[in-house]
Amino acid sequence: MKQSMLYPRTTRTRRVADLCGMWDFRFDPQGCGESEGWQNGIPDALKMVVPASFNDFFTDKQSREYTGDFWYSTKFIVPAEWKGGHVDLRFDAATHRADVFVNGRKLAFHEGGFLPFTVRIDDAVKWNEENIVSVRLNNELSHQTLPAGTTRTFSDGTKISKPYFDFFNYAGLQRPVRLVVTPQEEILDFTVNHKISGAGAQTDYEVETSGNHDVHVSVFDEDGNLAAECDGKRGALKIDNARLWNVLDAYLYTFCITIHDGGEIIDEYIEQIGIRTVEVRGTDILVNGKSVYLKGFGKHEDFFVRGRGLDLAVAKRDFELMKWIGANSFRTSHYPYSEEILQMADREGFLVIDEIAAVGFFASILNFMEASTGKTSAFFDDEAVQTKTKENHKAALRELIQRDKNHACVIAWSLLNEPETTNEAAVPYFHEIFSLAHELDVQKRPRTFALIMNSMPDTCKCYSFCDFISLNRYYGWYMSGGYEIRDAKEKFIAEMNAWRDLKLDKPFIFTEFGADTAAGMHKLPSVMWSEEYQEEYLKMQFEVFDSYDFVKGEQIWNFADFQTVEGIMRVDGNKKGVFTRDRQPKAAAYMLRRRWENLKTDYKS
Ligand code: GCB
Repeated sequence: MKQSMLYPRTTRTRRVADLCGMWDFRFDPQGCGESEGWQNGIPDALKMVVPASFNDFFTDKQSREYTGDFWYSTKFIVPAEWKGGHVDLRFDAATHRADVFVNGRKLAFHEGGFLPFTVRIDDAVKWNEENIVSVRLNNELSHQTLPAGTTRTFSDGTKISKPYFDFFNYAGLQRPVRLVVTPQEEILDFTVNHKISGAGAQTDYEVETSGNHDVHVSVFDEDGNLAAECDGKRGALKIDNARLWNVLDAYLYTFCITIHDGGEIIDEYIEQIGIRTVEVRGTDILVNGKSVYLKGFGKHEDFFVRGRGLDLAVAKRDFELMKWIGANSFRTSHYPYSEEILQMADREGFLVIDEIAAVGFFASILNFMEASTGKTSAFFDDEAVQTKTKENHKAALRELIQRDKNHACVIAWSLLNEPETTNEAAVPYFHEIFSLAHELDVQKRPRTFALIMNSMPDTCKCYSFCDFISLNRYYGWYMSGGYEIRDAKEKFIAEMNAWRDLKLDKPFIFTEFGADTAAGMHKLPSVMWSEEYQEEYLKMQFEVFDSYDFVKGEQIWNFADFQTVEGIMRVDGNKKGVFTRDRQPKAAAYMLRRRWENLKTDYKS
């Protein structure tokens, strides 16, 4: 049976119990946990916070950098009053792979650290008694994992992660874990697709259930008035004078789905849905038929102490800062973000480019820099990449689209970040991934991937798969920085002219451009890393963006400073933030605010 990806919600027929809090925790460097019976309880366990990354709690380096197997476990009671229903354990994320044991029995394995999965525990559960869930996680990286990297082993057997990506390899139970109780006959999934005609809207829907009883869908407006209803597992909901979901002007209808037997409600699920359309036409990205210019950021889920652990307070602050600065969009670089963040984006009217964790598909630890030198790595020539990696990529894509397809905020899928596209071997791989996204998404949202510096008009073999082109460009930083910025501008213009001459008739977005900046470092005249240089660098970028009509968006790298591996290129992390890691503005924030306040959403339409 299809695994439900519905966000856990309590309704008249469903119950949700939160399992977050302090869990038992232990590293398992020898991989002996299972043979020693840790699935029944972890001996000599530490206590660990869920949700959080485990890394930054530790004061010793070996623990913070730990790579290999590690275990979490907790106890919970399942009340007998839930008997007769299904009981699922829902992990919103387990990074990067997990085996789940309940009462000692191995019930599931999940690969991929940024998407949810559920484990049906009906047959393993003890009613009205204590149950134990143990999870063996693993955070090793390879060419088959999303994200990709390698794992090195020191002479004493200790392992260390070597990411091919520029963010710290945080791991653990980084998002909530919950018990979800559903009735025997349940709603498994639903999908919406919207059409607008005049003042009216039509939402075509499909509901999947585990049985054959009747389905009913009602739609309520924000005042609680019934706006539309329909019977059946498939149908069309028609709303006259519909309030559309718009950029920074969100409106959410409440969709109430029921399975019923006459007057008896068997199952009920409720979700808030924004009605809008998205399409690419010529060089425009259209939301509700109107051209939009994206202003915003590439971001990270990253904060002090809890690493990549879900923190609603930080997420809330981020939205307030994005509104303050005049942004209207962001990319979930470089992995799918928590569902709660997409819910906030739905509520605030933000446009989201939803990215999957296919990052590091360029076999180099400093690929972000080396790509500007023309280096190549033959990543897609690897047989295992063409088989296992692709399988993992497809599985993650299925999960991503199933999880996020109904969010109004999600206007595009980013299917890879900075892969190596200069080699023919990438082409069939891209073909399969891009076709699958199209096939799975009923709304047929635009697809893209972020092009690394060496994916140029004359070298990139894969840009034609994109519905809009996303460029990550660092002219004036990794290439011709500082006093040489004038050369950077010339090179940048030369590249843009080459794209223009291809006459692709597609929109272009800058999904990355930025300069590392040490907050509080001032220098007259500017030098690289000073706040003055960040502003000069941005000014140059904007002059280029503004001179090409087909450039339809700018998302700066990065919203905030964030943690990376240590190394000669990073000073306690990446400092390209417009805000510091504790979410305070650098000087460039005020400059951006002035620019974006004056750039209307329909700029260049
Ligand atoms: C990139 C990567 C991003 C890095 C950034 C940088 O191209 O996509 O993950 O953090 O460059 O700052 O180097």
